Amino acid sequence: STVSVIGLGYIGLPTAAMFASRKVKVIGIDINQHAVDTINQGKIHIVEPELDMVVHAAVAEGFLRASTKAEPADAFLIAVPTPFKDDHEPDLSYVRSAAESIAPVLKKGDIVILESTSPVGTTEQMLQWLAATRPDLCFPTEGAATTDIDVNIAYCPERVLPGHVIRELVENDRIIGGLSEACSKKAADIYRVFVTGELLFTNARTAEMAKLTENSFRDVNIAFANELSLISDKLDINVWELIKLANHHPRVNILQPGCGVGGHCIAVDPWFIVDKTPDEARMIRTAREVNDHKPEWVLGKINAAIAALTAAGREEASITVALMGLAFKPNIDDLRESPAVQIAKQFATATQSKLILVEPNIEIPPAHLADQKLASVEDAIAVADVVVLLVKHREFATIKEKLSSNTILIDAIGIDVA
Ligand code: SAJ
Repeated sequence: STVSVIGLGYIGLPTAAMFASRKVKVIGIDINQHAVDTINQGKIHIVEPELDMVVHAAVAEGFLRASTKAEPADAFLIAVPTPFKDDHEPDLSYVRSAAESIAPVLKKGDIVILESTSPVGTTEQMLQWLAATRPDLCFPTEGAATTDIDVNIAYCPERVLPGHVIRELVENDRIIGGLSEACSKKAADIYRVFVTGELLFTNARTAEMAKLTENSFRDVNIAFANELSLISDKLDINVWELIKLANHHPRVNILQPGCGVGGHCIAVDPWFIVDKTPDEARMIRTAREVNDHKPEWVLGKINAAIAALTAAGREEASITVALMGLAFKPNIDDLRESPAVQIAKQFATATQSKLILVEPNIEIPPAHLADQKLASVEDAIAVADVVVLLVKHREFATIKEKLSSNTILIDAIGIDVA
């Protein structure tokens, strides 16, 4: 049987490659011609450890092929982006166009699985889009007898951690939310090809909510840590020591404060809950606001340091500020939705001081910081008056020992906390 994966990004491409590595014929579909061409050459357009090897082998052995046009297959996995609009309203346009692009090639016995992180109800909505294009097929709507159903539909969220995708795709437990029990069974058969983790069965709505719940849980817990860092700063308490002490309690496990919450999941998914149930999701909304405010707070600390230096007689334009780390989390090169980048951008436009950026995991600055230069750790701390630690990269571990006594250190991440 043939699997088609629609959306060859951070989730779709590794998933396609995993099926292909188990000798299943895979057709990957993406609207991005560059991505399609790159994959067909056996290369990858995204950064993820080990992925290049798996894709290279899959393409070379003829099990994986990419295209911009939908083709017939037996199973369709949709892994397209589900961003939100300015007002935090979910944008399902990619899911809709993915559904409408595969609808014409669907046939009796196929299964369509949505993997994209989605607001509750999206799988049912996807069914409506499919059914509108294919009135000739019977979909698993309420009241339809199992025997009448032509196309199965399920929601099966991915839960892999960027940087560990290849291992987690195989080992993580997987939630299977069919629109009917028969749909779930069929979806499970697909995933059993490479998943060694447990397969957990539920309905589509619960599966959608489970994915949102996992990331909201983490967001709320990080917000708690970030709020503690603001409180501790006001009360002249070292938040890192505080958390370490509190975590010795057998039932307390506080996460780490940082310069904000980045990435394309944790800072997005909770809004899908808030959007559906604004009156009930009070804590989830507040957590988002607390975490989104953290970059502003760090900027305030930097400005206060500059103000202290100018008060002591320094010209603002003569002050050098080094921002250490741009990625959205430690030891990766992913700058997407990074709070550190947000801080750098805002600071660059507002300051007269000189700015130095340090990001050991990339070679050229991102487009919106293109006029900035990247420096090495050593070069930056040799000249900086203010050093701001934004990301806990391993290259920064011993930075404190290297600073001269009159350098001002702003540590947003607790560099010496193990
Ligand atoms: N962060 C903190 N303090 C902490 C932990 C994290 O400030 O104690 C920050 C990070 O620096 C980063 C952000 O939170 O900016 C998110 O990082 P992360 O490592 O918590 O998560 P992601 O976004 O890389 O991946 C998450 C994972 N979800 C959970 O752990 C519940 C992953 O399993 C999901 O598959 C992924 O979201 C996703 O795709 O939804």
